[in-house]
Amino acid sequence: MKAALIGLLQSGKSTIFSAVSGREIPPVGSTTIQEAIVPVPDERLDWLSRYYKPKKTTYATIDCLDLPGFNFADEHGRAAARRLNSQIRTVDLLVLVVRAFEDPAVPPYRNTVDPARDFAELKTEILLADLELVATRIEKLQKQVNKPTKTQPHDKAELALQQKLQEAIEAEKPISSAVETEAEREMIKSLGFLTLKPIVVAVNVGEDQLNTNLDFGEGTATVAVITICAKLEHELAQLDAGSRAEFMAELGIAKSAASKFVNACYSALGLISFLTVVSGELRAWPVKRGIVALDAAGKVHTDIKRGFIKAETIAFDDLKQFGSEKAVKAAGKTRLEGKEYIVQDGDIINFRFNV
Ligand SMILES: Nc1nc2c(ncn2[C@@H]2O[C@H](COP(=O)(O)OP(=O)(O)OP(=O)(O)O)[C@@H](O)[C@H]2O)c(=O)[nH]1
Ligand SMILES: [Mg+2]
Repeated sequence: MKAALIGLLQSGKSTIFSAVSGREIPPVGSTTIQEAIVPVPDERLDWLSRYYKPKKTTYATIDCLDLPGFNFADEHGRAAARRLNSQIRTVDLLVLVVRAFEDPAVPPYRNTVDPARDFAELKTEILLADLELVATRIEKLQKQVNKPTKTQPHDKAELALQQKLQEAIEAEKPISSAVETEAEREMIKSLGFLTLKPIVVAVNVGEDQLNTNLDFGEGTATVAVITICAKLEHELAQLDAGSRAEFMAELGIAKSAASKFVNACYSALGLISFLTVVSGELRAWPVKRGIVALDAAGKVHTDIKRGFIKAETIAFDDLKQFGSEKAVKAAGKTRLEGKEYIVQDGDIINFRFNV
């Protein structure tokens, strides 16, 4: 699963990228896309690795991209943004990094720091990029539909759909409102419309604004908003675990914003984790919320899916509460689940199978 950090010039994308990935900060003004596999912090795994003492602990990960900053204020910048947009059509999640920090050393986009304005501009540009894609597609299909080819019926149906999408966008409605059936969703899936992707807004605040709640107005109900001080998080990431805990206690923060941020991306992607302990490895498996046990088994190994018998399941919370697998069993909380069982976040599963 891929998440792309996008935003206006110097909003702090690369600093956040570095804080969550442990990489060096890509230079300001860099024109290349950086990519890193980022582990998803999980306190349950931390606890379980103390309990099971496995040889190896494997966290779930997400693939994180750091993009060059958008500059819609000039033509050259707009052309660059167009190229970049075409490269993020395959990602699963957009993270909009919006600057709220004041710093005389960092010149603000359009000369003032104004997170609500920047957010609105980004949203508009994303919508325009989709509108452009729709227009290009319509033009192409219009040429194509009159040819008696094998794809003609499909082309006609897609043209009608694209026209419906165009109307929606022009009426400032989200594309999703115009996609009514599964067949329609399938038809446009490969185009990668940006406004169909889930969005996390990361507001990059100054150290003195840590507790501010910014209001982005209407229409943001479906996105997660998270406040982060990129500079501070980057400094925290440089420390070893001991001094980090000390420093965080001093600042009165329980959980680093970087880990909250990664967790927010994870759930915005619609992912949950189930956990396994197999041959000395404790592992979190990222799966779509709603997955059934049989398909979860297939993630671990195709043989396990093929020979699936039962999923022996313990909820993490039960294990933590009762203190041991034995006590969980004695309390009757160990479950034997079948193929159709909907896997829950934090299920510790031992698949029984036979091949
Ligand atoms: N004071 C302060 N400065 C920050 C913060 N986050 C980033 N900066 C500074 O802002 C500048 C830009 O940061 P980057 O992380 O490179 O921003 P970016 O969005 O990746 O920039 P581009 O890729 O060039 O668009 C750097 O000089 C950072 O040190 C912050 O939270 N507080
Ligand atoms: Mg950058």
